Amino acid sequence: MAGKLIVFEGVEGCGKTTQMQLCSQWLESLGVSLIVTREPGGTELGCDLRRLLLEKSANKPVGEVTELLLYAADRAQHIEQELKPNLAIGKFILCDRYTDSTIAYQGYGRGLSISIINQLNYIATGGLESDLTIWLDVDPEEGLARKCQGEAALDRIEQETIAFHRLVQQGYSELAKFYNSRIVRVDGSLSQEVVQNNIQQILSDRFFS
Ligand code: T5A
Repeated sequence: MAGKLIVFEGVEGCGKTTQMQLCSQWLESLGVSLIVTREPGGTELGCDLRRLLLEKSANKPVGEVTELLLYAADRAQHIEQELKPNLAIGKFILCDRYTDSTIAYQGYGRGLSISIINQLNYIATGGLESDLTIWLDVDPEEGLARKCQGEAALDRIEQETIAFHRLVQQGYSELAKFYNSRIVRVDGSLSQEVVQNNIQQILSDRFFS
């Protein structure tokens, strides 16, 4: 079978990491060869960029356009080093965030031009789109409450205002309406087990029927 790029998207704390882990175990049990990766931080260079992007430091402010360009740089490196080579050898790729994150966060959240973001996404990806994007739809308040219950301190973007996170959520909602074949909404507020069952059903229908 040809390689497939499957992306998980959503607001902070929507459950991507949890669901990708369950999904990779399920796919491996079916004998599917896969990798799990993320943006930002899917390469060594990307890990450095992730740290610069997510560390909150009063001495190192990150401008909005700088932020946009750093996410694009991370993506360009990720595509060349990880995504293209693994798709070429037929692997399934489970990727935590991709181009829609930039539209939702930098476009809707920061208010930067969607048309410029689309151009930058195209430059970074060479036009490589996901075969399927699972949008885990959770209210931003609920997602942030989940993060606050964890032990890790909130990162620079998680510390943004609730108004910012609501704009990001609006972005995902509009993207899912516009790209209604590529992006599939999954109710992320349900239990982890039910969410995983729903994801497995979607993947089965799309790739294994
Ligand atoms: N970003 C990224 C941009 O601004 N532009 C871009 O172009 C890109 C690519 C990356 C940051 O960068 C921004 C967006 C982000 O701010 P990240 O990698 O998404 O950050 O950060 P993570 O901490 O890995 O992910 P999240 O914060 O979004 O959390 P997850 O992975 O969605 O959630 P998860 O699975 O870790 O779960 C969070 C908590 O909820 C519980 C879990 O046990 C955990 O405690 N949980 C549930 N609780 C109840 N019910 C469920 N169904 C649950 N599922 C999980």
